[in-house]
Amino acid sequence: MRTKVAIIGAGPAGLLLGRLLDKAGVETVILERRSREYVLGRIRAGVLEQGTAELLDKAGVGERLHADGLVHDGVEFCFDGDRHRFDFHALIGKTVTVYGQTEVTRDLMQARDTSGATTIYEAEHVSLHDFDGDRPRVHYVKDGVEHELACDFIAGCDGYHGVSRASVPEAAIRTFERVYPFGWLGILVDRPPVAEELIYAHHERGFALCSMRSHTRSRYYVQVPANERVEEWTDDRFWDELRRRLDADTADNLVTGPSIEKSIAPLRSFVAEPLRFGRLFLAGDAAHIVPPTGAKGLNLAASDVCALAEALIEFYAEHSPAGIDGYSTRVLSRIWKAERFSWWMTSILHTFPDTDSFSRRIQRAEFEYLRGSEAAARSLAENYTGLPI
Ligand code: RFL
Ligand code: PHB
Repeated sequence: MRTKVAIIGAGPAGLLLGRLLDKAGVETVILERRSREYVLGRIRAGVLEQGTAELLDKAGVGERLHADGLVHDGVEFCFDGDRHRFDFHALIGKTVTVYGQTEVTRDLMQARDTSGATTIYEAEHVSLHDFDGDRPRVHYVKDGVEHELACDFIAGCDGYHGVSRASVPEAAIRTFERVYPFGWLGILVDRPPVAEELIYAHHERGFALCSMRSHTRSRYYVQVPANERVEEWTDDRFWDELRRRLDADTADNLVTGPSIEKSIAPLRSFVAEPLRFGRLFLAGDAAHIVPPTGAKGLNLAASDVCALAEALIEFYAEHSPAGIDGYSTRVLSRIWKAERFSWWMTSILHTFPDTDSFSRRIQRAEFEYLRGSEAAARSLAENYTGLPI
Protein backbone atom coordinates (compact mmCIF):
# COMPACT_ATOMS: atom_id res chain seq x y z
CA MET A 1 0.00 0.00 0.00
CA ARG A 2 1.11 3.58 -0.64
CA THR A 3 -0.09 6.94 0.67
CA LYS A 4 1.15 10.52 1.00
CA VAL A 5 1.06 10.86 4.79
CA ALA A 6 1.12 7.85 7.13
CA ILE A 7 -0.39 8.89 10.46
CA ILE A 8 0.44 6.78 13.51
CA GLY A 9 -2.36 6.94 16.12
CA ALA A 10 -6.10 7.66 15.92
CA GLY A 11 -6.36 9.92 18.97
CA PRO A 12 -7.53 13.51 18.49
CA ALA A 13 -4.15 14.57 16.99
CA GLY A 14 -4.07 11.83 14.33
CA LEU A 15 -7.75 12.07 13.44
CA LEU A 16 -7.76 15.87 13.19
CA LEU A 17 -4.59 15.90 11.09
CA GLY A 18 -6.18 13.27 8.84
CA ARG A 19 -9.31 15.37 8.51
CA LEU A 20 -7.47 18.65 7.69
CA LEU A 21 -5.31 16.89 5.06
CA ASP A 22 -8.27 15.01 3.64
CA LYS A 23 -10.16 18.29 3.15
CA ALA A 24 -7.18 19.66 1.19
CA GLY A 25 -6.98 16.56 -1.00
CA VAL A 26 -3.82 15.14 0.63
CA GLU A 27 -4.24 11.37 1.02
CA THR A 28 -3.56 9.76 4.41
CA VAL A 29 -3.69 6.34 6.07
CA ILE A 30 -4.06 6.10 9.85
CA LEU A 31 -2.61 3.12 11.74
CA GLU A 32 -4.04 2.65 15.27
CA ARG A 33 -2.91 0.01 17.74
CA ARG A 34 -6.24 -0.23 19.59
CA SER A 35 -9.80 -0.95 18.47
CA ARG A 36 -12.15 1.89 17.64
CA GLU A 37 -14.29 1.06 20.71
CA TYR A 38 -11.25 1.19 23.00
CA VAL A 39 -10.24 4.62 21.67
CA LEU A 40 -13.79 5.89 22.21
CA GLY A 41 -13.94 4.44 25.72
CA ARG A 42 -11.09 6.57 27.12
CA ILE A 43 -12.39 9.40 29.33
CA ARG A 44 -10.03 12.33 29.05
CA ALA A 45 -10.17 16.01 28.27
CA GLY A 46 -13.25 18.17 28.62
CA VAL A 47 -12.37 21.79 27.84
CA LEU A 48 -11.81 23.22 24.37
CA GLU A 49 -10.09 26.55 23.84
CA GLN A 50 -11.90 28.98 21.57
CA GLY A 51 -9.28 28.41 18.83
CA THR A 52 -9.75 24.62 19.03
CA ALA A 53 -13.51 24.97 18.62
CA GLU A 54 -12.90 27.25 15.60
CA LEU A 55 -10.44 24.74 14.13
CA LEU A 56 -12.97 21.90 14.50
CA ASP A 57 -15.47 24.14 12.69
CA LYS A 58 -12.97 24.72 9.90
CA ALA A 59 -12.45 20.96 9.70
CA GLY A 60 -16.21 20.61 9.13
CA VAL A 61 -16.87 18.68 12.34
CA GLY A 62 -18.37 21.45 14.49
CA GLU A 63 -22.06 20.64 14.18
CA ARG A 64 -22.54 18.51 17.31
CA LEU A 65 -20.02 20.63 19.20
CA HIS A 66 -22.27 23.67 18.69
CA ALA A 67 -25.46 21.75 19.45
CA ASP A 68 -24.26 19.95 22.60
CA GLY A 69 -21.11 21.82 23.78
CA LEU A 70 -21.50 24.15 26.77
CA VAL A 71 -19.98 27.58 26.21
CA HIS A 72 -18.45 28.88 29.45
CA ASP A 73 -17.61 32.54 29.98
CA GLY A 74 -15.33 31.84 32.94
CA VAL A 75 -14.14 29.55 35.74
CA GLU A 76 -14.06 29.77 39.53
CA PHE A 77 -11.17 29.29 41.93
CA CYS A 78 -11.90 28.23 45.50
CA PHE A 79 -8.95 28.86 47.81
CA ASP A 80 -9.34 27.33 51.27
CA GLY A 81 -13.09 27.88 50.96
CA ASP A 82 -12.82 31.42 49.48
CA ARG A 83 -14.41 31.58 46.02
CA HIS A 84 -13.65 33.94 43.17
CA ARG A 85 -14.99 33.90 39.62
CA PHE A 86 -12.83 34.88 36.64
CA ASP A 87 -15.05 36.15 33.84
CA PHE A 88 -12.95 35.52 30.72
CA HIS A 89 -15.54 37.04 28.44
CA ALA A 90 -15.67 40.29 30.40
CA LEU A 91 -11.87 40.34 30.78
CA ILE A 92 -10.78 39.58 27.21
CA GLY A 93 -13.90 38.75 25.17
CA LYS A 94 -13.13 35.03 24.88
CA THR A 95 -14.80 31.81 26.06
CA VAL A 96 -14.11 28.06 26.31
CA THR A 97 -16.40 25.17 25.36
CA VAL A 98 -17.00 22.11 27.52
CA TYR A 99 -17.24 19.17 25.12
CA GLY A 100 -15.68 15.79 25.89
CA GLN A 101 -12.64 14.46 24.04
CA THR A 102 -14.69 11.28 23.44
CA GLU A 103 -17.21 13.35 21.46
CA VAL A 104 -14.50 15.18 19.47
CA THR A 105 -13.02 11.76 18.61
CA ARG A 106 -16.43 10.37 17.64
CA ASP A 107 -17.13 13.36 15.35
CA LEU A 108 -13.73 13.01 13.65
CA MET A 109 -14.14 9.23 13.19
CA GLN A 110 -17.58 9.79 11.68
CA ALA A 111 -16.22 12.38 9.21
CA ARG A 112 -13.38 10.02 8.25
CA ASP A 113 -15.84 7.17 7.64
CA THR A 114 -17.93 9.44 5.41
CA SER A 115 -14.93 10.58 3.39
CA GLY A 116 -13.80 6.99 2.82
CA ALA A 117 -10.22 7.59 4.04
CA THR A 118 -8.44 4.48 5.33
CA THR A 119 -7.98 3.83 9.05
CA ILE A 120 -6.51 0.52 10.17
CA TYR A 121 -7.47 -0.29 13.75
CA GLU A 122 -5.71 -3.01 15.75
CA ALA A 123 -2.54 -2.53 13.70
CA GLU A 124 0.12 -4.37 15.73
CA HIS A 125 3.93 -4.07 15.84
CA VAL A 126 4.00 -0.75 13.97
CA SER A 127 7.61 0.15 13.06
CA LEU A 128 9.00 3.21 11.25
CA HIS A 129 11.76 2.97 8.62
CA ASP A 130 13.94 5.27 6.47
CA PHE A 131 12.38 8.55 7.56
CA ASP A 132 15.83 10.14 7.23
CA GLY A 133 15.60 9.60 3.45
CA ASP A 134 13.07 10.39 0.71
CA ARG A 135 11.08 7.16 0.90
CA PRO A 136 9.89 6.43 4.41
CA ARG A 137 8.02 3.18 5.11
CA VAL A 138 5.90 1.89 7.95
CA HIS A 139 5.55 -1.81 8.74
CA TYR A 140 2.66 -3.26 10.73
CA VAL A 141 0.88 -6.52 11.37
CA LYS A 142 -2.87 -6.85 10.89
CA ASP A 143 -4.69 -10.11 11.67
CA GLY A 144 -1.36 -11.91 11.80
CA VAL A 145 -0.22 -10.70 8.35
CA GLU A 146 2.71 -8.26 7.94
CA HIS A 147 2.14 -5.21 5.70
CA GLU A 148 4.23 -2.33 4.37
CA LEU A 149 2.91 1.19 3.95
CA ALA A 150 5.12 3.37 1.72
CA CYS A 151 4.65 7.13 2.12
CA ASP A 152 6.12 10.63 1.63
CA PHE A 153 5.86 11.61 5.32
CA ILE A 154 5.12 10.03 8.69
CA ALA A 155 3.15 11.90 11.35
CA GLY A 156 3.80 10.49 14.82
CA CYS A 157 0.50 11.15 16.64
CA ASP A 158 0.71 8.06 18.85
CA GLY A 159 0.77 9.61 22.30
CA TYR A 160 3.34 9.57 25.08
CA HIS A 161 3.93 5.78 24.99
CA GLY A 162 3.90 5.46 21.19
CA VAL A 163 6.50 4.06 18.82
CA SER A 164 7.23 7.27 16.86
CA ARG A 165 9.31 9.23 19.36
CA ALA A 166 10.99 5.98 20.44
CA SER A 167 12.12 5.42 16.81
CA VAL A 168 14.27 8.56 16.78
CA PRO A 169 17.99 7.97 17.48
CA GLU A 170 18.80 9.09 21.03
CA ALA A 171 21.49 11.52 19.89
CA ALA A 172 18.97 13.39 17.68
CA ILE A 173 16.44 14.25 20.38
CA ARG A 174 16.47 16.08 23.71
CA THR A 175 13.76 15.74 26.32
CA PHE A 176 12.73 17.92 29.26
CA GLU A 177 10.64 16.46 32.06
CA ARG A 178 9.07 17.08 35.44
CA VAL A 179 7.15 14.36 37.26
CA TYR A 180 4.81 15.57 40.03
CA PRO A 181 4.49 13.61 43.27
CA PHE A 182 0.71 13.21 42.88
CA GLY A 183 -2.04 12.17 40.48
CA TRP A 184 -5.69 12.99 39.85
CA LEU A 185 -8.37 10.52 40.85
CA GLY A 186 -11.33 11.24 38.57
CA ILE A 187 -14.90 10.01 38.51
CA LEU A 188 -17.67 10.38 35.99
CA VAL A 189 -21.23 10.38 37.27
CA ASP A 190 -24.67 10.76 35.71
CA ARG A 191 -25.76 13.58 37.99
CA PRO A 192 -26.08 17.33 37.24
CA PRO A 193 -22.90 19.36 37.85
CA VAL A 194 -22.68 21.19 41.17
CA ALA A 195 -22.14 24.57 39.45
CA GLU A 196 -22.62 26.08 36.01
CA GLU A 197 -18.89 26.63 35.54
CA LEU A 198 -15.75 24.71 36.53
CA ILE A 199 -14.45 25.12 40.09
CA TYR A 200 -10.69 24.68 40.67
CA ALA A 201 -10.20 24.21 44.43
CA HIS A 202 -7.03 24.59 46.47
CA HIS A 203 -7.17 23.08 49.97
CA GLU A 204 -4.54 21.92 52.43
CA ARG A 205 -5.85 18.35 51.97
CA GLY A 206 -5.12 18.71 48.25
CA PHE A 207 -6.50 20.03 44.97
CA ALA A 208 -10.02 19.28 43.71
CA LEU A 209 -11.84 20.07 40.47
CA CYS A 210 -15.55 20.16 39.71
CA SER A 211 -16.08 19.75 35.98
CA MET A 212 -18.75 18.33 33.70
CA ARG A 213 -19.57 16.80 30.36
CA SER A 214 -23.18 18.02 30.03
CA HIS A 215 -26.08 19.38 32.11
CA THR A 216 -26.66 15.85 33.43
CA ARG A 217 -23.16 14.34 33.57
CA SER A 218 -20.41 15.52 35.93
CA ARG A 219 -16.68 14.93 36.14
CA TYR A 220 -14.90 15.42 39.48
CA TYR A 221 -11.25 15.05 40.45
CA VAL A 222 -9.27 15.00 43.71
CA GLN A 223 -5.49 15.11 44.06
CA VAL A 224 -4.09 11.82 45.44
CA PRO A 225 -0.51 10.63 46.15
CA ALA A 226 1.35 9.35 43.07
CA ASN A 227 1.32 5.70 44.20
CA GLU A 228 -2.39 5.59 45.15
CA ARG A 229 -4.48 2.58 44.03
CA VAL A 230 -7.92 3.27 42.59
CA GLU A 231 -9.30 0.14 44.35
CA GLU A 232 -8.81 1.93 47.65
CA TRP A 233 -11.39 4.54 46.72
CA THR A 234 -15.04 3.63 47.15
CA ASP A 235 -17.50 6.17 45.78
CA ASP A 236 -18.40 7.20 49.33
CA ARG A 237 -14.78 7.86 50.20
CA PHE A 238 -14.40 9.96 47.05
CA TRP A 239 -17.49 12.11 47.78
CA ASP A 240 -16.42 12.66 51.41
CA GLU A 241 -12.96 13.77 50.36
CA LEU A 242 -14.28 16.05 47.59
CA ARG A 243 -16.73 17.75 50.00
CA ARG A 244 -13.96 18.45 52.50
CA ARG A 245 -11.94 20.32 49.86
CA LEU A 246 -14.81 22.59 48.70
CA ASP A 247 -16.51 25.59 50.31
CA ALA A 248 -19.56 24.80 52.47
CA ASP A 249 -22.15 25.95 49.88
CA THR A 250 -20.69 23.87 47.07
CA ALA A 251 -20.27 20.84 49.34
CA ASP A 252 -23.96 21.11 50.36
CA ASN A 253 -25.12 21.40 46.75
CA LEU A 254 -23.14 18.42 45.47
CA VAL A 255 -25.44 15.80 43.89
CA THR A 256 -23.72 12.45 44.35
CA GLY A 257 -24.42 9.11 42.69
CA PRO A 258 -22.72 5.90 41.57
CA SER A 259 -19.59 6.47 39.48
CA ILE A 260 -19.69 5.19 35.89
CA GLU A 261 -15.90 5.58 35.51
CA LYS A 262 -13.11 5.97 38.03
CA SER A 263 -9.40 6.21 37.27
CA ILE A 264 -6.14 7.80 38.38
CA ALA A 265 -4.01 9.90 36.00
CA PRO A 266 -0.39 10.66 36.92
CA LEU A 267 0.79 14.26 36.42
CA ARG A 268 3.78 15.05 34.27
CA SER A 269 5.31 17.89 32.24
CA PHE A 270 7.36 16.73 29.25
CA VAL A 271 8.68 18.24 26.00
CA ALA A 272 10.76 16.67 23.22
CA GLU A 273 12.93 18.81 20.92
CA PRO A 274 13.02 19.04 17.97
CA LEU A 275 9.75 17.73 16.53
CA ARG A 276 10.94 16.98 13.01
CA PHE A 277 13.41 14.27 12.03
CA GLY A 278 13.78 14.19 8.25
CA ARG A 279 10.34 13.05 7.07
CA LEU A 280 8.99 12.17 10.53
CA PHE A 281 7.04 14.75 12.55
CA LEU A 282 5.85 14.43 16.15
CA ALA A 283 2.57 16.03 17.26
CA GLY A 284 0.27 15.94 20.31
CA ASP A 285 1.12 13.82 23.36
CA ALA A 286 3.90 12.09 21.36
CA ALA A 287 5.71 15.44 21.47
CA HIS A 288 4.74 16.81 24.88
CA ILE A 289 2.72 16.19 28.03
CA VAL A 290 1.18 18.79 30.31
CA PRO A 291 -0.44 18.21 33.70
CA PRO A 292 -4.22 18.50 33.17
CA THR A 293 -4.59 21.54 35.48
CA GLY A 294 -4.55 24.07 32.64
CA ALA A 295 -6.75 21.91 30.34
CA LYS A 296 -4.15 22.25 27.60
CA GLY A 297 -3.30 18.69 26.35
CA LEU A 298 -5.99 18.21 23.73
CA ASN A 299 -5.80 21.86 22.73
CA LEU A 300 -2.04 21.66 22.16
CA ALA A 301 -2.55 18.53 20.07
CA ALA A 302 -5.01 20.52 17.94
CA SER A 303 -2.67 23.49 17.48
CA ASP A 304 0.27 21.20 16.57
CA VAL A 305 -1.67 19.43 13.83
CA CYS A 306 -3.11 22.70 12.54
CA ALA A 307 0.47 23.89 11.91
CA LEU A 308 1.55 20.49 10.53
CA ALA A 309 -1.41 20.31 8.15
CA GLU A 310 -0.65 23.83 6.86
CA ALA A 311 2.99 22.87 6.30
CA LEU A 312 2.19 19.65 4.43
CA ILE A 313 -0.54 21.27 2.34
CA GLU A 314 1.93 24.02 1.36
CA PHE A 315 4.50 21.36 0.45
CA TYR A 316 2.12 19.61 -1.95
CA ALA A 317 0.48 22.75 -3.37
CA GLU A 318 3.55 24.92 -3.84
CA HIS A 319 6.41 22.39 -3.74
CA SER A 320 7.81 24.53 -0.92
CA PRO A 321 9.59 23.00 2.09
CA ALA A 322 9.39 26.29 4.06
CA GLY A 323 6.44 25.15 6.20
CA ILE A 324 7.84 21.73 7.07
CA ASP A 325 11.26 23.26 7.76
CA GLY A 326 9.70 25.72 10.18
CA TYR A 327 7.24 23.31 11.86
CA SER A 328 9.31 22.41 14.90
CA THR A 329 10.33 25.97 15.83
CA ARG A 330 6.83 27.29 15.21
CA VAL A 331 4.99 24.82 17.41
CA LEU A 332 7.61 24.57 20.18
CA SER A 333 7.22 28.27 20.92
CA ARG A 334 3.50 27.79 21.68
CA ILE A 335 4.10 24.44 23.42
CA TRP A 336 6.51 25.96 25.96
CA LYS A 337 4.02 28.72 26.79
CA ALA A 338 1.33 26.12 27.46
CA GLU A 339 3.86 24.10 29.51
CA ARG A 340 4.59 27.20 31.57
CA PHE A 341 0.89 27.90 32.18
CA SER A 342 0.06 24.28 33.10
CA TRP A 343 3.05 24.05 35.45
CA TRP A 344 2.07 27.36 37.09
CA MET A 345 -1.61 26.36 37.54
CA THR A 346 -0.41 23.06 39.01
CA SER A 347 2.04 24.74 41.37
CA ILE A 348 -0.44 27.25 42.81
CA LEU A 349 -3.40 24.86 43.18
CA HIS A 350 -1.88 21.61 44.51
CA THR A 351 -0.48 20.62 47.87
CA PHE A 352 3.08 19.34 47.51
CA PRO A 353 4.47 16.84 50.02
CA ASP A 354 7.22 19.33 50.90
CA THR A 355 4.94 22.40 50.99
CA ASP A 356 6.12 24.43 53.99
CA SER A 357 4.42 27.44 55.56
CA PHE A 358 6.35 29.82 53.28
CA SER A 359 5.16 28.05 50.09
CA ARG A 360 1.60 28.05 51.42
CA ARG A 361 1.71 31.82 51.89
CA ILE A 362 3.11 32.23 48.35
CA GLN A 363 0.22 30.14 46.96
CA ARG A 364 -2.22 32.31 48.87
CA ALA A 365 -0.51 35.47 47.56
CA GLU A 366 -0.88 34.16 43.98
CA PHE A 367 -4.62 33.81 44.59
CA GLU A 368 -4.91 37.27 46.19
CA TYR A 369 -3.00 38.80 43.29
CA LEU A 370 -5.24 37.12 40.70
CA ARG A 371 -8.34 38.17 42.62
CA GLY A 372 -7.21 41.77 43.11
CA SER A 373 -5.46 42.65 39.86
CA GLU A 374 -7.22 42.94 36.53
CA ALA A 375 -3.85 42.56 34.76
CA ALA A 376 -3.24 39.24 36.53
CA ALA A 377 -6.77 38.04 35.84
CA ARG A 378 -6.42 38.96 32.15
CA SER A 379 -3.22 36.96 31.95
CA LEU A 380 -5.04 33.93 33.40
CA ALA A 381 -7.92 34.48 30.95
CA GLU A 382 -5.60 34.84 27.95
CA ASN A 383 -3.73 31.62 28.73
CA TYR A 384 -6.76 29.54 29.77
CA THR A 385 -8.83 30.43 26.71
CA GLY A 386 -5.78 29.81 24.51
CA LEU A 387 -2.91 31.78 23.01
CA PRO A 388 -3.08 32.37 19.23
CA ILE A 389 -2.43 29.23 17.14
P1 RFL B 1 -3.69 10.15 22.43
O1 RFL B 1 -5.09 10.59 22.72
O2 RFL B 1 -2.94 9.45 23.49
O3 RFL B 1 -3.76 9.24 21.12
C1 RFL B 1 -2.65 8.49 20.66
C2 RFL B 1 -3.16 7.29 19.91
O4 RFL B 1 -2.05 6.54 19.42
C3 RFL B 1 -2.29 5.16 19.64
N1 RFL B 1 -1.00 4.45 19.69
C4 RFL B 1 -0.51 3.72 18.66
N2 RFL B 1 -1.00 3.45 17.45
C5 RFL B 1 -0.25 2.66 16.63
N3 RFL B 1 0.95 2.11 17.01
C6 RFL B 1 1.46 2.36 18.22
N4 RFL B 1 2.62 1.84 18.58
C7 RFL B 1 0.74 3.19 19.10
N5 RFL B 1 0.94 3.65 20.37
C8 RFL B 1 -0.12 4.40 20.69
C9 RFL B 1 -3.05 5.13 20.96
O5 RFL B 1 -3.79 3.93 21.11
C10 RFL B 1 -3.94 6.35 20.82
O6 RFL B 1 -5.18 6.05 20.23
O7 RFL B 1 -2.78 11.38 21.97
P2 RFL B 1 -3.15 12.69 21.10
O8 RFL B 1 -3.97 12.34 19.91
O9 RFL B 1 -1.89 13.42 20.97
O10 RFL B 1 -4.15 13.52 22.06
C11 RFL B 1 -3.72 14.07 23.27
C12 RFL B 1 -4.87 14.12 24.28
O11 RFL B 1 -5.47 12.83 24.35
C13 RFL B 1 -4.39 14.54 25.67
O12 RFL B 1 -3.45 15.58 25.58
C14 RFL B 1 -5.55 15.05 26.56
O13 RFL B 1 -6.45 14.03 26.85
C15 RFL B 1 -5.01 15.63 27.86
N6 RFL B 1 -6.07 16.05 28.80
C16 RFL B 1 -6.74 17.25 28.63
N7 RFL B 1 -6.49 18.03 27.58
C17 RFL B 1 -7.20 19.20 27.38
O14 RFL B 1 -6.93 19.89 26.41
N8 RFL B 1 -8.22 19.59 28.22
C18 RFL B 1 -8.54 18.86 29.30
O15 RFL B 1 -9.50 19.22 29.99
C19 RFL B 1 -7.78 17.66 29.57
N9 RFL B 1 -8.08 16.87 30.61
C20 RFL B 1 -6.41 15.24 29.88
C21 RFL B 1 -7.42 15.68 30.78
C22 RFL B 1 -5.79 14.00 30.08
C23 RFL B 1 -6.14 13.22 31.15
N10 RFL B 1 -5.49 11.96 31.29
C24 RFL B 1 -6.16 10.75 31.48
C25 RFL B 1 -4.08 11.87 30.95
C26 RFL B 1 -7.78 14.92 31.86
C27 RFL B 1 -7.13 13.70 32.08
C28 RFL B 1 -7.55 12.94 33.32
C1 PHB C 1 -12.22 17.56 32.61
O1 PHB C 1 -13.42 17.91 32.57
O2 PHB C 1 -11.88 16.38 32.46
C2 PHB C 1 -11.18 18.59 32.89
C3 PHB C 1 -11.52 19.93 32.92
C4 PHB C 1 -10.55 20.89 33.19
C5 PHB C 1 -9.25 20.48 33.42
C6 PHB C 1 -8.89 19.14 33.35
C7 PHB C 1 -9.87 18.18 33.10
O3 PHB C 1 -8.30 21.42 33.71
